[in-house]
Amino acid sequence: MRQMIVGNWKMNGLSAPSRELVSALAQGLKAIANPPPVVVCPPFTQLAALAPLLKGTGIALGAQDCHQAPSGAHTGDISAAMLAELGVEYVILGHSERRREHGELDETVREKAVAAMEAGLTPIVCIGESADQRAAGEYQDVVGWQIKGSLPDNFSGVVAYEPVWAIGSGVPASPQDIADMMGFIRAELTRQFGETGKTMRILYGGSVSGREAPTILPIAEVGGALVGGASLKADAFLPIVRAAA
Ligand code: G2H
Repeated sequence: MRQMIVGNWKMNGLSAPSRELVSALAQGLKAIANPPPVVVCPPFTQLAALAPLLKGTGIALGAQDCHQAPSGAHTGDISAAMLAELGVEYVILGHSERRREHGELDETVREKAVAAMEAGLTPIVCIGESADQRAAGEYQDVVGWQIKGSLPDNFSGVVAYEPVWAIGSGVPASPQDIADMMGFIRAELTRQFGETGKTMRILYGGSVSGREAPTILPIAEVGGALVGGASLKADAFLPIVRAAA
């Protein structure tokens, strides 16, 4: 399976710099022989404008959240069908920042994943333990429960392991920690989903940069990277894409 590189822009991106970034990425990708699958997940407000710019570039469009209901009285929310209508193909769900700042629980994330799949989107469901949970030695329990709670029985999508303590810190988890958790997550996915769980893509996320990507991407079971800070500049993101080519 080719490695996949996903850029999570988080709450960054006014119109002009977003267009410039996408066009620099498209240019940069042309120069990479046999580039891997690349997804960019800008804020909701940029999706409609960026969708036509991405056509034919090999870069797919993703969003950073969706509501679990198809429509209705949910002020400020966006449904999966609204995203699909814009040409969005992927949606990040259950990111630790949403779990923390919006109180999203595993059950909500699971419902969102169902809604996303029903709308034809590929969910990228984030899991990962906090620094306290790691220090207390509970990290496998936590991640195991997140897998059981956040992924619906018919899950068809991508899992992103993002240890919360590595996010935005500038220092990714060590290759050994990543390898250990990837092995654990693969075993849990296989237990929960059987054959499908053996091939489900698992991304690593948490301070991935062009410097560490060549070390992280070849780790067993790593199916690509979910990149935050380094996805905001073409000259930081493209080296990660190149490391996956
Ligand atoms: C983890 C990651 C992207 P960063 O949140 O989802 O962000 O690479 O900035 O740690």
